[in-house]
Amino acid sequence: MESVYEVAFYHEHVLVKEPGTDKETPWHHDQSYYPIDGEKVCSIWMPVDPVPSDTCVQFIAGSHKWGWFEPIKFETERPYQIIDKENDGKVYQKVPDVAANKDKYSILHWDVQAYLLIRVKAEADRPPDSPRQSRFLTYYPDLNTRSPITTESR
Ligand SMILES: O=C(O)CCC(=O)C(=O)O
Repeated sequence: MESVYEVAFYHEHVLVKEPGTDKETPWHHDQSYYPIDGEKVCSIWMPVDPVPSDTCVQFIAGSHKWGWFEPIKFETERPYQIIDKENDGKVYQKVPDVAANKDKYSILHWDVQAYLLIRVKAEADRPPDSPRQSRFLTYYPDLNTRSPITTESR
């Protein structure tokens, strides 16, 4: 494993799901939504409320090797337009329909998770009447990594 000597803290965000939030976070990877790129960009996800571990975020084992996925707006499920200023030729696939084919994937979850942004994940089966706040801390090791910009399509 390669060592990393400098790590930059990129940001923190808090996600609040109130009781009655019935829209699930769809399968996606975070990498396509971030203006930073690289194999070692990672986040730590942790619930702030006490929640059963089977309602924590779930990940697909090995999906960090699947490449890049089209970013979509979760609310409408419409794709964002990608402005690739660096023109680095990334190919953005549609995320496979994991929800309909769960038996085909090895799905993992823990109650606190450190993960690469390129790994595919989604919200696990949270009952819509149970609140859940979660916190993400994101770090990246290479200060020169930049990624295409996404804007919402009309
Ligand atoms: O339900 C969650 O906490 C996961 C949300 C998520 O995957 C995201 O906001 O990128």
